[in-house]
Amino acid sequence: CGGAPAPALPRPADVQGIAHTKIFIDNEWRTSCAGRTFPTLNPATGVKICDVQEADEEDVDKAVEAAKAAVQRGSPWRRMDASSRGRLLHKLADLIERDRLLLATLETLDTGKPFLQSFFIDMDGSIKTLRYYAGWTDKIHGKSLPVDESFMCLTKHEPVGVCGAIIPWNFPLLMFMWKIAPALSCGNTVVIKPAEQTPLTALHIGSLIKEAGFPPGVVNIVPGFGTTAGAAIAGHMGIDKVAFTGSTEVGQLIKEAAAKSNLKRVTLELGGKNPCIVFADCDLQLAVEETQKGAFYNQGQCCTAASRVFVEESIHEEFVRCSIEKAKKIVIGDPLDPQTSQGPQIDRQQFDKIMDLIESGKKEGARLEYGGVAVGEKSLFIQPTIFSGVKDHMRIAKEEIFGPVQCIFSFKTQQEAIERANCSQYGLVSAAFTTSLDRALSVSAALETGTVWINCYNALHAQTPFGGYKMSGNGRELGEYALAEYSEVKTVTIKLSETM
Ligand code: TXE
Repeated sequence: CGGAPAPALPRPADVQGIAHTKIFIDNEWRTSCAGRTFPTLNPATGVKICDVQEADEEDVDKAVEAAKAAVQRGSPWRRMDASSRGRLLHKLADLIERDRLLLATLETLDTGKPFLQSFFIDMDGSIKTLRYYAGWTDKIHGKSLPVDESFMCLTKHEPVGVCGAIIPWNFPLLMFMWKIAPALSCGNTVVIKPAEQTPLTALHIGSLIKEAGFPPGVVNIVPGFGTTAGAAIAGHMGIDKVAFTGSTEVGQLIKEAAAKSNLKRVTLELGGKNPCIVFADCDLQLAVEETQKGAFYNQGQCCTAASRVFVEESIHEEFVRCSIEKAKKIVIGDPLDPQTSQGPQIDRQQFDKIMDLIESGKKEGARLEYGGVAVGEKSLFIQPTIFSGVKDHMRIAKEEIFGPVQCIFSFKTQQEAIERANCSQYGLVSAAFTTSLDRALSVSAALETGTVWINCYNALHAQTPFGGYKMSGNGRELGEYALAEYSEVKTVTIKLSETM
């Protein structure tokens, strides 16, 4: 009784036809050189949304030409004041805020992720990333260095040049911003390939880049497939750096192609098999909630998915029981419906991979506590699935599942939990749940991952670096650290005629 009424939740936009389906080069919309298109499907229904122009090697060449011209010395982009670059990034963020409903709806249609998650999480993260890097543009600077003898020595940070980017389908708009925002902040130009499953929000952003007033060629968008357009970016002689998010296998191909072409700089954000350690002294409800959010968020299609949950023996039974109760509350359904908390997997290939891993878990002797089946026939929906009694040698304990599957293990000692958590080719993120500060600090020091979350999960911020140890990748995205990945450092040494 009393109190202000809750604000009305946003509703999806009424999308009648898709406005932008072509290749975006030099601030213009182009058809594919080979005259090919490919369909993009709605994973919730299997129905085609539209056909998109398919970029191939020749289109990538044209995009690189435009990006190269735009970053030449003397070009409008190169001559632009750093503060004006920042204003353009802010303008792009303003336009995304204006078109937020449409963009969130397109994202949901193309990926199947629940609309409210697209609206609040993907859009918010995209806008914040742009604004964070907008603030950096006129704060990127070198140092003056106290060298021996009579020299004046300083460093300058310059753009790398043309930056290629290849991104996946799980967070299409957010990954687009993670790539272009630091690249543009440092004064580079970009050729970016969205995933073939999800090109629509990227192409809408093309129209906003033009409207914001970025000079032609600064951002070029080449929708297409990995083995054609993606490979053309990785091996291109005119691209100076490539940033990739996707599978570890393709990450290895990208690095190889970079090495064999022009040794372009490479940053990779790859898979994970992320451990959570739940100690008996934790806040149990919090641990259940956060680890489950970590396992099931975005249908489990996250490189950060909490896919190995180690629970101390004395609370293991209760943890499993509470996790099952919580999973029962997940609402699977039409991702445009605001009640829905879980949508479909992205495509048949991913669906089959997940179902195969679930079967392997059953066969290898893990205890299926909940779910483990598809929802409906021929659809791409999978029930949230919980296994307990998982052993380290099982496939579900070692392979990235990339689906809504939570694997629960039991442990006896802290030392044992840390060793098992670190026993993986991956090292992206990890988490620990404990009320002991001392334990939190020693465990976070021992875990071999790029990020450690204590009493939280998926707590990602534009200000903090993100990236992996081991085969989870190279380099860091976000935060000040990402600027180094998009800058060349030049040392200027001046001989002085007299010592001051
Ligand atoms: O990834 P790919 P897929 C993991 C996850 C998933 C598995 C396969 O385990 O089940 O990878 O997914 C482009 N040269 N992740 O097949 O193929 C491709 O067009 C250049 C983790 O979708 O790596 C797309 O744009 N590019 C991940 C991008 O790479 C190539 C997110 C990612 O696709 C290429 C997605 C090639 N030879 C999947 N082949 C994360 N880290 O978040 C493909 N691509």
